[in-house]
Amino acid sequence: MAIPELEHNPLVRRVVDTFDTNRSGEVDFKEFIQALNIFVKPDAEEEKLKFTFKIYDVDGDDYISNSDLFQVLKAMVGNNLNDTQLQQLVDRTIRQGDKDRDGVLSFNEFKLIVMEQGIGITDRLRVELSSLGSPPSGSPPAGGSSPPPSSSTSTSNSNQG
Ligand SMILES: [Ca+2]
Ligand SMILES: [Ca+2]
Repeated sequence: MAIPELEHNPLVRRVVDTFDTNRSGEVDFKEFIQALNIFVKPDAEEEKLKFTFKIYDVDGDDYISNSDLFQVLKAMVGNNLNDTQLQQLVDRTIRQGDKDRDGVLSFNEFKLIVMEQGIGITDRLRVELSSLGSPPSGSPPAGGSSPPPSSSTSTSNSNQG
């Protein structure tokens, strides 16, 4: 896999690090398949959440700290927000999710955020960002090509004779 645009994306770097379970510095085929498995299993919501959690937990201490979240969001938004705006967003997100007030997000707290919102944290943050006004210019389109759910429509033929 050599996609130059992605190689330079620090967020992709985070994902690769998360895939790289044996910390070899690169994702081998087995690790890649293991990670993909998480996303194709229909009943792996918990595992998907854990995976997302690990992406945000930059230093790997099993908690999403203020600086963890800052680093990942920084990677996500690039220069679309200045550090002050970004820090405000991070503070707000942590404050809202930090149920036990220890200043960091545990996995359970992270899970609650996702469950309460009914959407992934990335979707939520996208909403947060758009609510800040000033839409980023020249930002790449958000990934994810999931077709809208198609409801089965019954076709009725009426012949006029
Ligand atoms: Ca951490
Ligand atoms: Ca907490």
